[in-house]
This record gives sequence, structure tokens and C-alpha cells, in this order.
Amino acid sequence: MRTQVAIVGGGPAGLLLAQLLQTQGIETIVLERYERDDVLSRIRAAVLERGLTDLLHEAGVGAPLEDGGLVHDGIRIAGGGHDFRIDLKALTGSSVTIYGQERVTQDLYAARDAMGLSTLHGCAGMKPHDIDSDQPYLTFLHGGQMNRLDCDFIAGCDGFHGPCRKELPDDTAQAFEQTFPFGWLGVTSDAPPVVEEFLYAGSERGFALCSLQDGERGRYYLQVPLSDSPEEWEDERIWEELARRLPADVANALPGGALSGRDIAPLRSFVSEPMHWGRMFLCGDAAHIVPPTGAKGLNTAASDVQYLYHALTRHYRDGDDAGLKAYSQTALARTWKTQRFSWWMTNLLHRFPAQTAFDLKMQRADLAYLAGSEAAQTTLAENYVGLSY
Ligand code: RFL
Ligand code: PHB
Repeated sequence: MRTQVAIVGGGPAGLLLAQLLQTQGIETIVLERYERDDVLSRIRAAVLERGLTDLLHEAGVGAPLEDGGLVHDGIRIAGGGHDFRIDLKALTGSSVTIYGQERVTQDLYAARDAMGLSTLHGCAGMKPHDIDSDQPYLTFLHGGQMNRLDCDFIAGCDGFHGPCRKELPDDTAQAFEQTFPFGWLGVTSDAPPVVEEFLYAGSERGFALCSLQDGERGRYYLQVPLSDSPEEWEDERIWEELARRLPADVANALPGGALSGRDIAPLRSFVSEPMHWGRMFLCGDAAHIVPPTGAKGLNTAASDVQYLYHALTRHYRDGDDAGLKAYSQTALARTWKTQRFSWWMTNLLHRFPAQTAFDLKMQRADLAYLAGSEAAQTTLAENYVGLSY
């Protein structure tokens, strides 16, 4: 088998890159480890920045988003005795679009299918070879056989646990990491959402988030110790804890009832540098992870995809490799800004086990400043709706 760009990973980054390259007549094959239903079962709301919605339109998959996406002009923040709305639209002129990540992925798969393009699911033992030569290739097991895919370039869109990042030489790759001493317990309720806009609450008992899934069902998150298991959190206990952490108007409106999709996700900040070696380029979670507080993971994957898409287009169309050479530096420059924002918002709203009395005072002062300063709110809003590419 041979293709121009071999894409490892059929998550949102890999599929979006494939679809965009296709618009320029650049050939791709997407290799995914899991079956499609497994990929689509990863339920996460997506707060889509304008840059990502523009890319989805450019990739030809914008129509479902127009029908199903919810435009949010603001978010609510409660904590430290303050409770206020950040008017994203008034402060920045932009909004965000709420649309499930699994729906983004589903739309991209549907578009790829409609074009008859090749996606191989169930690829095991993926291994990139000769990435620092002009003839890189991948080997993997599929359909009970060992396969080889030759290509011009490899795009490593294989998420945090994927094999591509590990191929960077040890003396070249550098990882920067901070793990947080807690996770997010996430659940979906069958009842309609209790809020119209997202509510981020930093209470004395820890963080809570009221979100929504598809506009029809409420989705909720609670900061919990990493030692907890989802089974320890029965429905009733979750509703009670949410009520304790949320402002009274929302706490009183919580619907109760059955909760599903129970999961605890650890929070982590991580960046691996560089994002490029030889003929392999990393995109999205394969190169960096943010804690979900700022809703930046998918959006940062999308900005990487945009840079790589333009760089590959210049290579094939104009024979110009300047974009490819600058890719790592360009993508990392934006990534570090999103890291800063996600880290800051996580620190602002969570309780840390080792927090000193001074740390708590600083957190409260940060919230008080944000509550009362249009300049501070504009900074948050500018980052939340998305920095320019
Ligand atoms: P993904 O989605 O992990 O996809 C990688 C794909 O690669 C496949 N793969 C392999 N394929 C072939 N061979 C191998 N050996 C492979 N190993 C792995 C995987 O099966 C998978 O299909 O990475 P990608 O495409 O970079 O996309 C990144 C986003 O998924 C991620 O950043 C976001 O989900 C983060 N995130 C959020 N981002 C937002 O922008 N807005 C949000 O509101 C938001 N909410 C969240 C989130 C992440 C969360 N967790 C999981 C901590 C909420 C939560 C709770
Ligand atoms: C979600 O609903 O999954 C969600 C919403 C907002 C965030 C993070 C996650 O900041």
C-alpha cells in the first residue's frame, strides 16, 4: 500500500486533517486502532472555537453543525462569594458553538465514507519506520495480516497513548508535565439541562461544572480525589454533592434521577517538544494534553491540524517546505498559550489538597479581580472563544 499522507488515528484530529487534505487533492489513508463504534462512544461536549467551526466548514462538514450546534454567548462563573456572567460576545465579538465531540467525529466519518476514502479500523501493533528518511512507512496488523503502508509523510494523530510520539529520538524529545491531584467525575442526566450556558463553580468543597449534552440532556462534572472510583458515586450522592457546590438557584433546580456515562478522568497538563521529526508530524493529544477546565483540547488539536494542512498544501502545490519546517515552532507557540489558560482556569476553580491559607487567599483575590474587572474578563473571554491561529 502507498499513500501521500498516512494518518495514524481516526479521532477528530486525524479525520479533520484527512478531510482538509482531500479538498486539496492530497491522498490520505487513516489507520485507527479501534472500531468506529468505540471511537464514537467517547462522549464529551465540545466547546468549538470559531477557528474550528471555520475549518469544519472548509472541510465540507459544516452543515450539520449549523442545524445541531448551539451558539453560546457567555459563561457563568461562581466562587469565592462571587457569581457573574462573562459576556463572551460583548467582550470579544465572538461566541462559541456547543456540539458533541462524537458528533464532530461522526460527521467527519460520514463525509469520508461519502467520498469512498480509505479508513482502516482495528489496526494493531502500529509502528512508524524510517521517519528521518525520505521514505517513511508504517507497519501494522490488520485482517489477520501484517501490512506495510509507504508514504511521503506520517501524521501522528494517535492521541496521548499512541505510538507515534514515542518514535522521536530520546535525546531530542522533551516532555513537560504537570499532573493534578484530582480528577473529574462526569455524568449525563436524562433530564434537560439545568442551565442555558455553562456554569463553572469553584466551591469550598471543590469544583463543579454544569454543562449539557446536545442541548437536551444535562451533563455534570465534579472534582473528585483520584483514589475514588466511579462506582463509589451513586446517583443520589452525585446530586447531593452538586447541590452543595452550586449556587442556590441552580442547586434548587437540579432534577435528580438516573445518571449515565459515569467516568473519572484524571487532569493533566502535558506538552512534548518538538512536534515534528523528519517526515513525521504530531497533532492534537498525541503532542499535548490540557486539563478540560478551559475546554481547549479539541480546539488545540484543530489549530495543529490547520497549521499542518496549510504546510502540506504548500509542499504539494508549490514545492515549498517553509510551513513544514516551521510547523513545530508555530504549533507549540499557540499550544503553550492554551496550556497557560487551561492551567490558570484549573488553578482558579479547584481545591488542592496541599493548598495553604495564603494560596486560598490568592485564589479568592483572583476571583474577586475577575468578578470586578472588565479587563480581566476580556482576557478570559479572548482565550475562551479562542486565540487566533
Ligand atoms: P483522540 O481523540 O484521543 O484520538 C486519537 C485516536 O487515535 C487512536 N489511536 C490509534 N490508532 C491507530 N494505532 C494506534 N496505535 C493508536 N493509538 C491510538 C485512538 O483510538 C483515537 O481514536 O485525540 P485527538 O484526535 O487529538 O483529539 C483530541 C480530543 O479528543 C481531546 O483533546 C478532547 O476530547 C479534550 N476535551 C475537550 N476538548 C475541548 O476542546 N472541549 C471540551 O469541551 C472538552 N471536554 C475533553 C473534554 C477531554 C476530557 N477528558 C477525556 C479528560 C472533557 C473531558 C472529560
Ligand atoms: C463537557 O461538557 O464535556 C465540558 C464542558 C466544558 C468544559 C469541559 C468539558 O470546560
